[in-house]
Parts: sequence; structure tokens; C-alpha cells
Amino acid sequence: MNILSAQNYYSRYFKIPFCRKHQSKTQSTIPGTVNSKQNLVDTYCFNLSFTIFKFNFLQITINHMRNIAIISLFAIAFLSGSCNAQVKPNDIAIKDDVKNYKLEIVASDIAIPWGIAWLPDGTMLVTEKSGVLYHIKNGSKTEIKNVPTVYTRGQGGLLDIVLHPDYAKNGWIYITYSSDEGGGTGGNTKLIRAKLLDGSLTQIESLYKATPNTTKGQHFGSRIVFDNDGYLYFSIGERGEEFVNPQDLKRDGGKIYRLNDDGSIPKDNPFVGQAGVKEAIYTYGNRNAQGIAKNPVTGAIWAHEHGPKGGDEINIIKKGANYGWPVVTFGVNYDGSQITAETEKKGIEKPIYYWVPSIAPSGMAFVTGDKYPDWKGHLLVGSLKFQYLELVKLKGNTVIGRQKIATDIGRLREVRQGPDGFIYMGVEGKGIVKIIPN
Ligand SMILES: [Ca+2]
Repeated sequence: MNILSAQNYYSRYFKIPFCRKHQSKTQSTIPGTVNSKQNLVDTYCFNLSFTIFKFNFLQITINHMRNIAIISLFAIAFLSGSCNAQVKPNDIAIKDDVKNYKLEIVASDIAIPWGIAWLPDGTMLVTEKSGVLYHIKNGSKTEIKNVPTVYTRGQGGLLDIVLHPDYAKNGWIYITYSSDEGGGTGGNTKLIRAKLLDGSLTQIESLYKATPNTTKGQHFGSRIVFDNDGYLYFSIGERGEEFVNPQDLKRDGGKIYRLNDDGSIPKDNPFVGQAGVKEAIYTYGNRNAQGIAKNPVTGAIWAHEHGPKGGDEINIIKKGANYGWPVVTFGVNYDGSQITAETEKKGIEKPIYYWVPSIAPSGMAFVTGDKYPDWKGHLLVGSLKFQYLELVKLKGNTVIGRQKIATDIGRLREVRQGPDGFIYMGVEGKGIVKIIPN
């Protein structure tokens, strides 16, 4: 390990204020942002390291020098203050699990249960990321046939599933997945609708396919929700191209889209009529939304999104709004380097809440009904990283409390309230877990 690689190594774990302040802010293609790939630690940091390097070299052998240099760099990091942990000022402390419930596995052995939807007979449809759509009845799983082939790479695969609000009348089921359809190698997120007949998907209609295909494995989204007026919203992440996609309305990715239920574009979508834009876009600057839900009180669409390191957000989705990625963020790059110094900017919608450190949110549900009196009217968000369900307590549109539920359950991918009023979680490696209050 040489000095520079040691420096990179410890910078993953430690932030050094005097280094960060002197980072050379090479401008990216987007005004007001810094291209993370071009972040350069300035000569002040390097010279300091190099001085230690020389000092060591004069006194010890080359073998020892390498080790001492690394130790010295860690010592600098330590002496420069305990500035390594990301801290959110005045954050709402998360309360411990009260455990006034039991957990019951209602469908077991599902690797990555991505989305859950209930048929009118109370049985469940569950997407498994690798491309299997399960029909679950009384705990037993049957694979639905004729599911489109998914492009499984990285975070891509078979994603969300939602029934049409008038499913009982029209039978439409909506599914998002990553698809290699169209030109170019790789894949991108696609939305279809289909009907279910004799255990098989039929009448499959393609409603939207993001372009271009890419072999990048990041940030496909995706979640689907209908609002009270019958419009369909779905998310596509920025596909690992943060400086290319989310702020460009002519490109897919880093957006939340709004369509009519047949895939046509609503005439009042915010960017309709603008030359070259993707007219299905409803909001932009969204990094990677893997939780969307309709607020049962206001009817508004809420979404959370993965931030970079720190800075996962909850946003209320407003027509035509820019949610800022990567122009503003509360997070930093995974290596600790700065993306932008800005956390807010005129014309950019602020999150109603953000998490530092990131919880890696997936799945989102509002609690209604009377099964869980303490949770009613509040929001549930799954955490992949910390492996619990977070109860986000609300007063109107303001977050006023946080509480852990199902602590240490595993990577929590999906949470929905079933038509029976119970909360169901999709947990990686476990399956579908029901929360039964005591
Ligand atoms: Ca934002």
C-alpha cells in the first residue's frame, strides 16, 4: 500500500476537515455541482502526507516505513477530530422496538421478495427479483407462467407489482422490471400491464420502456402507485449516471413518471409540448425511488429515495418539481468525498425528512384502519441496511417521531398493508412476514 492508496483507504472511513476544505472543486457538466470523479485532494493534504513519508524514510527500513506511514495517516485522521461519522444536526432520535406484536412467516423461502399485491380472493402475488412471480395461497407458492424475461443485473430484475384500482372490473396488473428490449447492450426499466388467466400472464401490453439500455447495475427503481384520479406513477432510478440523467428532461432515469392506466401520457403532465422531452416525466432529480405510496388522508403521492452515503429522503411528489439530485444532497460519495456543498437551492424541492446515516429505504406504506392504534396515520419504511421496519410518525406533512419495528429481521425490501388491514413485509431470504398485534 503506497501513500496515495493508504490515503484513499482511510478517507473511506475518516473525513479530515482541512483536506475537505481544500478539495479542488472541478466543475461537472451541471452548474453548481462538483463531479465526484474529478474530486482531487489538493497539494496541502498531499504535502503533509509526503512530509511524514520522508520523515519515516530517514529513520527506518523500507518495510517498516510502509507500515508506519499508514499508521501516521490514521493518527492524523484521529488527531484532526472525530469527524468521521456523518451526523445529522437535531435529528429525531429513533426509539427502540416496543414489540407489542408477533411475527408470522406466511410465505417462506423467497430470495428477494420485491413487490406484493393482493388479488380479490385474498391470495398474494409476489415478485421475486430474479424473475419469478409467485402466487401465494395458504402459504404455498405457485410460479405464474409467461412472465417476461427480466434482465437480471445488479439491482435490476423483476421489481414492483400493483393491481389496477378497478381490478375487479378490468383485471389489469401492472409490473415493472428491467428489460433488455430495444437497441444497445444492457437493459433499462420497463412498465407493462397484463391479465392473469389460468396461472399465466396474458394480454401483456408494453406501457413504457426507458432508454438507453446500459450494462450498469445501479438504480433501476422501481415502484408503482395509482392516485385517487386513476393516474399511474412509477419510478426509474438514475442508472448510475448521476451527472447525465436526473436533471435532463430529454433522458430517462432519475425521474418519477405519470401515465394514464393504458400507458398514454396525460395531457396535463408538466412537460407536455416541450421539444424533445420525455413527456411521461412528472418529477425529476430523483436518485433512486424504491418506495412510493399514496397518502390516504391527502391523496398526495409520497416517495422516498436512496441518497448516496447519507441523505436518503422522503419527498411529497409535486407536479413538475425538481428534487435536486445531484445538484443538492445531504449525502456524500461512498468514498467520503463531496458531491456538492449545497443542501438546498431555489427552485429545488426540499425533502420533508432525510436520513443520515442512510437506512437504504425500500418499500413504503401508510397505516390505516384500527389493527395498530399506535401506528395509525403514520408511515412505514423498510430498511435494507439496518434490517428493521421504521415507523415514521407524522403530524400532517411533518415527521415528528421515529420508532424501530421488527428489529434485526433481515434486509427489508417491501412493506404493504393488506386488504385485511395487517402489515406484511417482504424480507430477503425469509419471505413474506405478517405483523400481528398482541
Ligand atoms: Ca433531494
